[in-house]
Amino acid sequence: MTETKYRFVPYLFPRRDPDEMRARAVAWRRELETRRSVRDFSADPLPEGVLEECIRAAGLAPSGANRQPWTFVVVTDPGLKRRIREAAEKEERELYERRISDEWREALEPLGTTWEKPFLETVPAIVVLFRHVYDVEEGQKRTNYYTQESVGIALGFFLTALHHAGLCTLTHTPSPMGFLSDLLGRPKNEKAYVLLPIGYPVQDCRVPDIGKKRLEEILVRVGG
Ligand code: IYR
Repeated sequence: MTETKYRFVPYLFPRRDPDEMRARAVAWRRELETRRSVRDFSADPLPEGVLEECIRAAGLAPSGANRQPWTFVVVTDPGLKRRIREAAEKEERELYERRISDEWREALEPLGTTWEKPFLETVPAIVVLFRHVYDVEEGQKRTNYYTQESVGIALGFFLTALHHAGLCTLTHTPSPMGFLSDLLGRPKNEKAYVLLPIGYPVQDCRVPDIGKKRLEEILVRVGG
């Protein structure tokens, strides 16, 4: 149970010297440079405990009023993975064949994505991240704040934790995702935010040779 009034405790922040800071910043950026979204997963199982540690790391994200408005649902059961694949492909087929706009189709074409999502059955684990639009306490609705931002930050923590630990994922958003609430039995206050297949790339995995914007393109200095 979250306390309503907090005690304030000393924050023992580790101050580092500037050279160490620069070296750590470069090392971290280099590590993130090797992260890629993967769509071709092997069936290799996950080592015990790694996924749970990454979820712990994601749960450390800051959130509006510290409400931590998220649930990470882990799916490893083959039958459930198959049902998720079937339902996701049904929506995705509809999207790709009918609902998608010409502009959107053109934007996706270079990535070579299709409605077919076999990886949802191949991967050892799927995590579905749910956003608590509100919470229910003692039968009463309790408002949450900045839930989109909060869950987005937790997702960012999760993606970096997985990569750092040596796992691959894809931020997959079958559209719409309502079927996940039914299949996974989540309550009405929770909405699926993203679906993450988690595992390892197949041996001959290929990814598109996309680039990232240079610092000069994303950094604007204002003032002195
Ligand atoms: N949800 C679909 C379509 C899709 C949309 C975007 I924006 C992407 O960057 C990639 C895919 C799918 O997952 O295939």
